[in-house]
Amino acid sequence: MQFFNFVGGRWTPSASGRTFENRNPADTRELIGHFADSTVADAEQAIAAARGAYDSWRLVPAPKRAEILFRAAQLIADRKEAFARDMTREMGKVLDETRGDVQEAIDMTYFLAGEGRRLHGQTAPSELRDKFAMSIRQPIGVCAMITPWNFPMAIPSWKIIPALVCGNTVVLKPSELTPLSAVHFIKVLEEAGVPPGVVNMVTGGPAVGEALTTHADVSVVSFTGSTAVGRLVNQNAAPHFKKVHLEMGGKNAIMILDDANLELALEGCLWGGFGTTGQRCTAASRVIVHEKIHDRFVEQFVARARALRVGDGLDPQVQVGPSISEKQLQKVMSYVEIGRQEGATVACGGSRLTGPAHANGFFHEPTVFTGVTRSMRIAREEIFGPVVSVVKCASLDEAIAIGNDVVYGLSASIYTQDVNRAFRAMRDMYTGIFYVNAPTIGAEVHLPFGGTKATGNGHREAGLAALDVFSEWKSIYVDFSGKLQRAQIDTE
Ligand code: UN1
Repeated sequence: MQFFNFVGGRWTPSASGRTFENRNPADTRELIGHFADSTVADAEQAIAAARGAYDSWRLVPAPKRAEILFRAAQLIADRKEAFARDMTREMGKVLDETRGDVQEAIDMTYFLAGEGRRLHGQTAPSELRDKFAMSIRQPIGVCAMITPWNFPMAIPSWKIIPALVCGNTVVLKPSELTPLSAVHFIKVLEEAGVPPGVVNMVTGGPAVGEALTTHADVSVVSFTGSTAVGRLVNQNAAPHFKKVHLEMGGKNAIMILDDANLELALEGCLWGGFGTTGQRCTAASRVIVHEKIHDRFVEQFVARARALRVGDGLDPQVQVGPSISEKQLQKVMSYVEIGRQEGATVACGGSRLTGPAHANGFFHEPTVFTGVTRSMRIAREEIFGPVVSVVKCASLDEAIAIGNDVVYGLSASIYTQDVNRAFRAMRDMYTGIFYVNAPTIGAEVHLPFGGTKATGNGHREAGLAALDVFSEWKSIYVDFSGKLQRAQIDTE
């Protein structure tokens, strides 16, 4: 099956005529489809289409823009099951989770379409007589979006929907590993009535990304992916002073104190660490456990991790799917080796799965490292796979110090029954997201999503904060006194 770019309201092949293959990571014998391997020229055409559509789209009343988006949300809801199945085939995560991914796109679309009747600004009194003061949100122009493979529909929705409701136009470059879910999402927007040129999609590799991040007609770049690529995006965008939103890596910690409900903590660590095969930027890849309960925790955590069923995400018995690619699996394996060499103990897992059920995919055993110290690379670097490092601590203060001692700051959590300790951790963990008695994954669409330090650059997506990425404030003063009034001077 052949899939195309979407440019100016038409599904078109790349000018190069080239395509790339998308295959099922659980069984690479299954071809999902051929997608356009686009060039700089394709990206430029998409940017021109978006630029051309901007002047009329920005003038469509926001509630009317939102009506189209409400229709889109309904269409996604109608097709949820089919979209989820296709997503499992191209991305690998289990069906329950791909249903959740599609649901997150539905939720985000409904939530932000609701902003069509708000997009609130402020009114304020003026310091002068007969003068009115207010601020309004204004669209910015063409927004380029570069999205990852781990949330193939949710993350495009986090970016596209707020951009559209604010009145911008869009060029999306989805990950080469999960373009089908992006095609589904874009088709829904087309069917819902988004006018030609308002949303465009160009599939392909780094050449497309570079064109989108350097082109003079792109005003906003929103990127989710690795910290290394995020840095490049930022550098590419800097000469034109583009507004850049970056959402990058994480090394998220669950802290378990000695008074924790151990059963709850175990369930949370299993879901936070091995859900989505550890391939969430919010994944709980570190567990910091109080020494008093450490051994009991480890014993049970290891037993449960060992019992997880790994396989094809379409099989309802399976709990953990494959890594997304051979390259990603190799990265996981190299970190397992690094952990061993650093002197940590492989308490369970540690190997690629190669038996008959796993031979054609990128499967790895759920792996727990114990005896990990905070200076080890497996405690500091993002692995993005089914690998959890357990670090021992002696107190809440030490847990927080270890928790914060990484370059990232996306998500963290604490398990404790003590409200005082929970509030201290809430205050002192320097992350963008924090949970009490829940794992580090599971953000909801109506609160800001993002992180501190090397995770982000100060912006947030989701919640109303998403509007700040895709709109610009304009302050407006209306003087109806009929005379010149000088602010700060005519004070009588
Ligand atoms: C991501 O991993 O890039 O909070 C996004 C969560 C999900 C989103 C994760 N709602 O885990």
